[in-house]
Amino acid sequence: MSNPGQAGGVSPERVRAAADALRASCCLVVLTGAGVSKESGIPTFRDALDGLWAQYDPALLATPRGFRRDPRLVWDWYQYRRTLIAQAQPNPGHLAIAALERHLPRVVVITQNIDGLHVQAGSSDVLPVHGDIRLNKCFANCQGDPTLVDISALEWDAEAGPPRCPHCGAYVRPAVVWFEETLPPDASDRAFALARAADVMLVVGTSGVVQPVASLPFLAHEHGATIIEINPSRTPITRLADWFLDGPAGVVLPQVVAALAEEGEGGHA
Ligand code: BV8
Repeated sequence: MSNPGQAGGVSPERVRAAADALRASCCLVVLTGAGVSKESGIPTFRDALDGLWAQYDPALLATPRGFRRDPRLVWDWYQYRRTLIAQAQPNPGHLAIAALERHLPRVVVITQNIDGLHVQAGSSDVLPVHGDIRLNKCFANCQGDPTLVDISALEWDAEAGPPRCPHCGAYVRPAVVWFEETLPPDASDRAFALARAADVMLVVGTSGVVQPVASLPFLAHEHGATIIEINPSRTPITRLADWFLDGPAGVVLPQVVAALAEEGEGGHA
């Protein structure tokens, strides 16, 4: 049963109810998407095509086919996103998620984001299921999957596109999971095991579209987990949510953590 958001923000009663649900958790899984990084100035995945990239289809850029077709275009798109991410700091939403660990026995963050901001914010157990934009690997994975490559040690003509693998000469690519690529088996196995074991899943800032991650809230729900969703907009996950808090992560999450802390000190029975 979801509780449609109140007009103009989330009511204190519903913030407290979500905090109560979190307080009861023994194994909280926080599932995040691009929306949690929006208030850090990083466009969400689909927004990522603002301006310079408006004319390209992201699903074509973030695929092996797209890279093979135009390695320089795809490489430059990631270089552009890397500059945005390098300037970004964790926002109050990331910091609130990290603060949950001070109030709850077990918190694991499964993130679709490749920006590393949850770790920077202080979350201690983060599973970046779609990889890390700051890392690069050989397109051929010539030394095993993944064959990471430190491009800071390489010299190449940036005008000619991506650098070449020092081992085999294949192109270097971002160490992220593209569409039509399977998630790393260990990451995928852990994510599904966590979703099955969670007694509460907090879903923040994801459109719930991209598989297989989008199935995790449904799996958690099937296994009896309480689902809390924070998003300014409704998503396919909202109908599952026991609590839907319709607002930006950077505003709502600090309110929930404050309520959690307050109740923890006996503020509200
Ligand atoms: C796989 C890394 C098996 C790269 C990403 C047909 C052919 C081939 C494949 C498929 C197909 N049909 C379906 C598939 C499967 C495909 C898929 O799901 N496609 C979708 C488009 C239907 N999935 C895959 O390919 C996956 N692999 O299935 O392997 C396989 C193998 C071969 C062939 C077939 C299947 C791999 C998927 C991983 C792709 N990599 N990222 C990169 O980032 O460059 S996906 C990328 O997009 C993100 O990581 C994320 O997962 C996704 C974007 O989703 P969100 O994070 O939710 O972001 P979005 O912009 O959508 O939404 C933002 C949300 O935030 C909104 O709800 C908004 O309201 C909210 N918001 C905004 N502001 C705020 C906010 N919330 C809170 N606070 C705010 N302030």
